[in-house]
Amino acid sequence: MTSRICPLCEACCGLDITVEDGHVTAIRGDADDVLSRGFICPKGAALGELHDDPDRLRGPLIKRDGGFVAATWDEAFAEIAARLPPIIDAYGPNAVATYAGNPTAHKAGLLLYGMRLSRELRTANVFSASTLDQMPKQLASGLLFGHWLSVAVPDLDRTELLVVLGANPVASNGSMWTVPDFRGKAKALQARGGTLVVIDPRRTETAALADEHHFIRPGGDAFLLLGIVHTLVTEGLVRLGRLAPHVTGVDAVAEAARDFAPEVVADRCGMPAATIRDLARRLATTPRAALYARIGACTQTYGTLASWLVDVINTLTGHLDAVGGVMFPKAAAFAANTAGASGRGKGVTTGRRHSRVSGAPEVFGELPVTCLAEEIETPGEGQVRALIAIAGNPVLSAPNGPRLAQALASLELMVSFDIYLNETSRHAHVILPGYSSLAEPHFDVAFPQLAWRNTARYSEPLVAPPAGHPAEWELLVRLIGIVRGRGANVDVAALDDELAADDVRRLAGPMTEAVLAAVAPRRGPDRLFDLALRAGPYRLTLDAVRAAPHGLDLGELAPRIPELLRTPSGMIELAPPALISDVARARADLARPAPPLVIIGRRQLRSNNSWMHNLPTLAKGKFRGTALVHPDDAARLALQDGGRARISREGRAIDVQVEISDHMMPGVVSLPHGWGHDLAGTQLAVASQRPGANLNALLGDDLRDPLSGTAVLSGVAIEMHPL
Ligand SMILES: Nc1nc2c(c(=O)[nH]1)N[C@H]1C(S)=C(S)[C@@H](COP(=O)(O)OP(=O)(O)OC[C@H]3O[C@@H](n4cnc5c(=O)[nH]c(N)nc54)[C@H](O)[C@@H]3O)O[C@H]1N2
Ligand SMILES: Nc1nc2c(c(=O)[nH]1)N[C@H]1C(S)=C(S)[C@@H](COP(=O)(O)OP(=O)(O)OC[C@H]3O[C@@H](n4cnc5c(=O)[nH]c(N)nc54)[C@H](O)[C@@H]3O)O[C@H]1N2
Ligand code: SF4
Ligand SMILES: [Mo]
Repeated sequence: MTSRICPLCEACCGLDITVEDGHVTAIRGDADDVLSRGFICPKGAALGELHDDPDRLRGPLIKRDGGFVAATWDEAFAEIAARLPPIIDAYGPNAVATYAGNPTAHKAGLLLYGMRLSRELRTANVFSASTLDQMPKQLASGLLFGHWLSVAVPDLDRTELLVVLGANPVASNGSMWTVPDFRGKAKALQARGGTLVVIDPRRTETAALADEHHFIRPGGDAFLLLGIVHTLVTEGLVRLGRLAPHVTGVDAVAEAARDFAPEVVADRCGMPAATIRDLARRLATTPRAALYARIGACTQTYGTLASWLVDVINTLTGHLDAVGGVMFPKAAAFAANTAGASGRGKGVTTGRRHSRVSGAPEVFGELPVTCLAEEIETPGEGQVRALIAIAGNPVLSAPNGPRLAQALASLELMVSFDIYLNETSRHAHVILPGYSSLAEPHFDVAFPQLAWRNTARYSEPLVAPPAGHPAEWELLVRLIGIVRGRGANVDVAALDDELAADDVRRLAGPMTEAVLAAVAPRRGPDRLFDLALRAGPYRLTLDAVRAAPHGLDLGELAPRIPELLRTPSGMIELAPPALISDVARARADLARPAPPLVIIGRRQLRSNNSWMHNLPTLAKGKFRGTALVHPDDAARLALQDGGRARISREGRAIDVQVEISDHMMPGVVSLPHGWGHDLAGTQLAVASQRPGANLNALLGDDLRDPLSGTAVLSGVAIEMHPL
């Protein structure tokens, strides 16, 4: 039995896994894990099935005459070396795009070396699932606090009031907030007399646990939050507390909220004015309270505005950076907010370049993924002709997936780093699969920066890698070798030494040799972990972390302002000009009537976006990819429970199974994303038996939050008819 960090979701649970003869025979939560303390969910319990899934690719595939054939690693890289450099030579670096999917954030080899690959390509066309997800939160946090990953998370163990907006952590296990066993922690909050409030257009699993649930009209969040700010200001409830000397822009925020009295915004957000006032008063007067919002508040027209207002409210009520409020983790490694001079920095900027076709601004080095299809389709200088896709399935996960699929099919070269032949990788010319995650070491680069408690953990590989199968980071280094013009057979170890030395030189200058000697003979990600731990705020080493098989506990969250700030002013810049001016867009939209029917998404415990539907234990049981419809809407539209219906929007349509549910807000339909496994040319024997409908075949790629470039995936008007 060995302790392993689960690589599947942001909860990052420590699991006890028993392996016999190369197969997993038992998995349970590791009760001694310093972060997760025994929690496990059904997906973690299915890691053994993932390890053994016969459809999981065991070696590279090359496309020949429209079909895939098994290849050797040398053949796969020879193919790439023959095809990629001529594209760059002929059309320039922007002709090659990269797309990084969600698992990239969970696998350090993919994350660290994938980012490196994008830099080496020197392409402007860098895309990721972030613009289908959390970019609004990162942009708002960056503008306020000076770095993209300075995100405040609820101090759940010590709060008395938690308000959850547009998140369902009981199903998702938390996001932009690493909080294994949310349910247990929420029950403990209630047991000590505290209150959990959920605001969501669906009465979710989290709402079922809550003391209070309020429906909100999809996309109404910015209006609700402006109504709360208005109440705080006009009722004299603003209380900055300890942070007062560190905050600028309070007056500008108050002025921006002036037209948004609760009585004015009530219809727009579908909530009674009295409820909005009551929420504002309780957030202000509860000594320890936290407001937390997630994807429902991000993937909408006002994603950045809403994400910003959450931190504005936490600040105005004195709960930012306060015990029992929202606080900033202090990660042991890789956190920019523990690096460099403390208290002041460069801050963040956007729009250093723009997308070629739509002119969308770059944010955090990326362009919106909703621009990818048009960048491939539109001829001219800078047209994307090749794509390197890393652990992503945008044909299902990005809006207007069918258009993207068509665009991918037109590429001169597509390379997929993926473990399945699925809806996206089927378009690749070469697929490069990693091996089972159980054969890899694990270290979380990003999530300790978002965690409910400070810890440092590392997992040793549990099984030996298959003979001759390189690690994913080695595949990426080999690709970097091709990009650097060194051909298909670069010495991976030597190039990795060069890359590490480059990185260290930038930070350590004349100390480079000494720093590298200290971490020798480590290589690959392990070397980068060791370097980052040594440079981190606890001055740890990889050996010290490895010596603690259940992790090192670095303590509960503690106040970090002003030390954490990296803004140019050295202050919390509460009123960034871009956000203040975006309030005008909301003001102009205040009176927009609710469309009769809109669609939103949902997550399910047994899914992981688009890709775990091929595991029998997760796929079995009642079909869960249903469209939830309120009884009144069902009656009005003549829909039957269990019947089929067509949902359409702007000439696109999908057919779904209806489930009538009074958990829905009237006028709102909920359908999970990540389904639609009925496309030709995939190898997903289990998933294709019950494919479900692809929500993203319905949604358009024309709707974005203009500030962050994040797609609007929620609150989109639809029509629905029985079939
Ligand atoms: N309508 C709608 N659309 C959404 C959302 C929504 O709420 N509504 N949510 C959005 C969000 S939050 C996200 S993060 C995106 C996700 O968008 P994507 O990241 O594009 O999609 P995933 O389904 O996570 O795809 C993960 C891919 O990684 C592969 N994979 C899994 N493990 C590994 C591995 O170890 N190595 C490699 N190389 N590949 C691996 C899988 O086979 C799969 O192809 O979807 C977004 N799409
Ligand atoms: N089991 C499981 N866990 C997952 C994933 C998964 O696919 N399955 N995906 C992972 C990923 S990539 C992410 S990003 C996280 C996301 O984690 P969460 O943000 O917790 O995601 P959801 O469970 O989709 O919860 C979003 C909620 O927003 C509500 N909502 C929709 N539109 C609106 C709106 O306009 N306003 C408000 N206030 N609410 C709205 C929805 O009804 C839903 O309950 O989950 C991660 N964890
Ligand atoms: S909650 Fe997430 S990290 Fe924990 S076991 Fe489940 S999938 Fe793995
Ligand atoms: Mo996500």
